[in-house]
Amino acid sequence: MTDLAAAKAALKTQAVETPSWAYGNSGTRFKVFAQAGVPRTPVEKLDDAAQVHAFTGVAPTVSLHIPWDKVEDYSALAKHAEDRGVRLGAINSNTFQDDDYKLGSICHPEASVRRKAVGHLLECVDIMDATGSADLKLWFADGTNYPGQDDLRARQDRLAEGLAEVYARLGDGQRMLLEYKFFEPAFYATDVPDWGTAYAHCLKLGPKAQVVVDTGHHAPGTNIEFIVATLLREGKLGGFDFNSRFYADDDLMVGAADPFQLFRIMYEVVRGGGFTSDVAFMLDQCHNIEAKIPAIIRSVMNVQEATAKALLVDRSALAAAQASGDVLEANAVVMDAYNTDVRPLLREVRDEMGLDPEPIGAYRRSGWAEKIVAERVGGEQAGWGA
Ligand code: AOS
Ligand code: ZN
Ligand code: ZN
Repeated sequence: MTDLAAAKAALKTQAVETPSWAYGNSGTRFKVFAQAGVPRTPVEKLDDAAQVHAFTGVAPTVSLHIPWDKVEDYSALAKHAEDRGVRLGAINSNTFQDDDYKLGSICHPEASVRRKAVGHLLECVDIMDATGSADLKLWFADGTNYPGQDDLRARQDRLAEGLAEVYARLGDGQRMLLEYKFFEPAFYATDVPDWGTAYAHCLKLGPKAQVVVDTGHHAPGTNIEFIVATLLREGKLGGFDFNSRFYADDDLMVGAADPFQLFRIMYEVVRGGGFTSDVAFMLDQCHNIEAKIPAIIRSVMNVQEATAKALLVDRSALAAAQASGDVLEANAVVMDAYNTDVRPLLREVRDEMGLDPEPIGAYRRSGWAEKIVAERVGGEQAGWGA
């Protein structure tokens, strides 16, 4: 039997962090299709993120990306966020867009380049001190394109040395979240390619280092929920970069490509107690051809729907079926939850939170889209790399 009241209570506490870069222009290496009304500054990104939280009620924090969101006064930016009803979240480093990083950053063969990369990471921790952010999110594009290009082991030693220096800088209540990715932009070997590598480094670093699972960063067919269950069990699941993919790291709306996989992931989170711990549920998406704010609202709703279904799994019936080896019954219990239409439940939750039960319709009627197109004329539009 599932407890609907408990599920609704849990859904009201959910928090999905939206990424500043999702509000800006983005595209592929073939073309960036600029959109009217796109934010031109980090302040305007926060204004848009505040809309997502206002209509969903569960998107209270916004990830920043340095240098894309570089400002003179981070405390003032944090104050602007709070004035808009949101808070600054994770600080994302960027060691992948500087010419010096052609052969890597923290893993680079030259000590001077590694020094520059570590310096940037330390600057990100300084920014965390100013914004009050708890999480430093690290994704390294570091890798090699050809066998023999560099020494795979030496690169791991360099990575460990650089991470250890940054780890030592972390203050109380601050964490380092290490994100892995199996390929791109490196094509032969990526220095943090999989959960095992990230986990091994985090284990050596200590309790403030945890792993980020980006749902678009696995080879096709990977059982991501197994990785989630294992990292949670080891106390090393720091959070997610949610998105969805059909082929590679497509950064599409989470849940759009494979809602069943998102449900299975959220079930392992709920089952493993990750829903009430300090696991960060972050989006990491790019909305290249669709309107950005409603796409992010839809993404938040997709996470809510997967979570609601996961909360509805009849855990006692499932345990009984598993214990008795009743394969079909155990699978049926899980599929019953997945096949439940949870939209009425979520409409009730939103209504009880004082929100419009249909966030996207409410956003569309709000006039915000028209307002920003009219006002945000001129000036450099923000986007990936700006
Ligand atoms: C790159 O593929 C990673 O997913 C990054 O986490 C993300 O794209 C962005 O660069 C934030 O740093
Ligand atoms: Zn990511
Ligand atoms: Zn990615």
